[in-house]
Amino acid sequence: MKQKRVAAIHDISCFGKCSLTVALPILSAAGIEATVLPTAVLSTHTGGFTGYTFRDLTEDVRPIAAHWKSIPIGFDAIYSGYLGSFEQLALVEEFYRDFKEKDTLILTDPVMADNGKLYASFSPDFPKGMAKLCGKADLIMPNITEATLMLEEDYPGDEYDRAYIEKLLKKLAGLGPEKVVLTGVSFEEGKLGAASYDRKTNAFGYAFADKVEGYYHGTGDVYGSALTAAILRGKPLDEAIGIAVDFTVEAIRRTRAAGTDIRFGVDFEESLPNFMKNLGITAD
Ligand code: PXL
Repeated sequence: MKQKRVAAIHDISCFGKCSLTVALPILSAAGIEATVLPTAVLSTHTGGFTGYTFRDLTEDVRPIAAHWKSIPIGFDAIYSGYLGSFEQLALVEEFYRDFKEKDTLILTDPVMADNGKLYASFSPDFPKGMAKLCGKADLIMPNITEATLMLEEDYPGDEYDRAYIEKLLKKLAGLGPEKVVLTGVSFEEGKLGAASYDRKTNAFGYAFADKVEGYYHGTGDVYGSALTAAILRGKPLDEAIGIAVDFTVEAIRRTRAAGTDIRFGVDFEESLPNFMKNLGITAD
């Protein structure tokens, strides 16, 4: 079987296990070639650290893409995450356009907010720009905060039901993508997971696991990378969201048991063998 190749467009937060430092190992474990387009290099991610370094690589995006075109190389998927400016949104949209072939899947994680709040580094009009980029994707994976910001709706907090989530999923599909995965969904105390919607089949899917207390940084990227891997391994959407939930929650549980600083990211590495098994990858 021909190996799948993904272009992963994220920053590199050197320490703290998010963005490219999690996308690379998770895609590799799934047998997928990860080609990386780093948008910035930071000494750590921005969640809870002060004094981090930040080198913007916006200027390098076009030349890197142009070199890849000249080889030429193509991609089975393009997976983008944290993007720091409107200029980067425009460059990534251009990259989607230039590298989208008939079977190229575009997966967009609109990383910009959580718990009802936009991350401090973004201006209030950023979600509008991100919504436009999501309109060019085949699959998007916002959390509820990002979803409501892109739709310019009020954040519901914990006050929502299944009907609300299904309406939200349909509205998100209305932005353009055929498939939507909504993360951080909970209908009962102690359970947390993801919901999905496929516009083509009009089917909803749900996957839940026991909730682990505490907010661990980088789990959105662990989830997004695992979801991307599962989809590219040919798993149907409703199964892929469950494989990614199980992988992420197992990593969070192990990290909590170890008492690790929540800023340091989760110990997903130990869960890779299980993840591979769930993807149907065996040693022989
Ligand atoms: O995990 C998403 C992410 C990626 N990259 C950087 C971040 C964050 C979240 O805060 O700060 C630089």
